[in-house]
Amino acid sequence: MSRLANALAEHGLIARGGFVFADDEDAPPGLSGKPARSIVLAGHGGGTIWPHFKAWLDAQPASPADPLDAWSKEVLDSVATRVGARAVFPFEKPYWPFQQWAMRAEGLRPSPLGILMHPEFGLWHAYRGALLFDIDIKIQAPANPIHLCDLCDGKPCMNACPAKAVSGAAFDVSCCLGLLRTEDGGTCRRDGCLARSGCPHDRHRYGPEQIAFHMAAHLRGIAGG
Ligand code: B12
Repeated sequence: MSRLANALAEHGLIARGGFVFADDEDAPPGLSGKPARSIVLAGHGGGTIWPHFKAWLDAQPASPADPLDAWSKEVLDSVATRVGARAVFPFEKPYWPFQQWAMRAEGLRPSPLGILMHPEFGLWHAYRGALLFDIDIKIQAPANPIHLCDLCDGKPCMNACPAKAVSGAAFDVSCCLGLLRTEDGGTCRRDGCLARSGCPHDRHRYGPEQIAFHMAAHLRGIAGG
């Protein structure tokens, strides 16, 4: 595991937990082509990838269409080769169930926004890929981490959205995009999602440049920040 942790750290990434698949589970194929035995998620808490990604982007002869996806693929394919795994990505279609995997790997639960709430990073974290292994990699699962939304008074995230896209039931994407595309969505486009920003657990909030980058991607229908 320390070899993996070091390889990820070179890119501002961390291992985000993992688990061994059950014998009767329909696991994605590993490097051998047979169902993988275990999985380790890779991602970031806060904006730790940003300087690495920016340096990579500045060195590209032309900007790829979806640069963060291209960076994730280049970086994690190379890490996978180093540790004898196969990498899969949150943007690949049909979509892999990254949030279900994360709930299992890190014991996280969704916030009212749909984004998973992390006890340390709040809403400011994401997954850039996952590594599939043909062997059992046992990672200690976190012992019932605290779900901060359970302790939150008044749930400010739920009242902060000017498009009223956030309700107890689901996040209304068309409402959100509808406002974002108008003049009234200027604050959200510039300063980021006001509902996400309404969460008081914001010590790991991304920097302004990264926030604007993810909002621009969200507007183009690309998820992931
Ligand atoms: C499609 C998608 C979207 C669509 C949602 C359309 C819809 N309602 O279905 C759009 C483009 C709108 C979107 C937006 C965002 N997304 Co998105 N999205 C995805 C993606 C690529 C696929 C979801 C899916 O269908 N999975 C397949 C099913 C089988 O997997 P699952 O684990 O069972 O699915 C869970 C999710 O679908 C979740 N869910 C359902 N509806 C919605 C809506 C939203 C907004 C979110 C966040 C989750 C969510 O509930 C399911 C049960 O757990 C995932 C990556 C992935 N592969 O999962 C990222 C993912 C869920 N998104 C993520 C993020 C961060 C965002 C944004 C915050 C990014 C941004 N700033 O732009 C925004 C949210 C908007 C905002 N307020 O800022 C992260 C969440 C990480 C976390 N901390 O939990 C993911 C995991 C990507 C990543 N690289 O980490 N997203």
